[in-house]
Amino acid sequence: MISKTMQDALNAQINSEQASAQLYLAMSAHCEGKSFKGFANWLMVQASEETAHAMKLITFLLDRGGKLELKPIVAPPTDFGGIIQVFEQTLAHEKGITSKINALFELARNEKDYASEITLQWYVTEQVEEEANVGQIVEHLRAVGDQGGGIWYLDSKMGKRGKV
Ligand code: OFO
Repeated sequence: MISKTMQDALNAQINSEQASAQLYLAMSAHCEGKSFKGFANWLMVQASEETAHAMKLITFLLDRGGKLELKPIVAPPTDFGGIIQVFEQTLAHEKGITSKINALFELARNEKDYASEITLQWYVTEQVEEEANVGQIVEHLRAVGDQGGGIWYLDSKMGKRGKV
């Protein structure tokens, strides 16, 4: 049986993952509105990945006999500025999620909750990948700038990201 402290912390993280899905969905729509269909696709796939992250934690919580307490999801903004700003905000968001995952991992370790620690290891690794991927997109966007053909080339590359 999972402790109340760990249960509350996991429920909070489930909410953060769902909020990430909402945020990326809003960013995707924002890119779509600017006719950047490739960036919109990448963010849409990312939104579905975030839902999968939430589902994985929900399954774990329930398997441990914990209680799922879903909370309201904060409404994301509707405007995110230019494409570079969209991905700078994505990177900042992922860094914030990494801090939350690290705090959760530390809690599991302090609580000697080995099952949670092992499950959370996957999230620690995933965050390294998330930050690396988004960081690379930001670098490429900064290199080509907001104007000109380069950004459309990147848009077509981002359109190739497949569904999870
Ligand atoms: Fe769930 O990794 Fe992004 O937020």
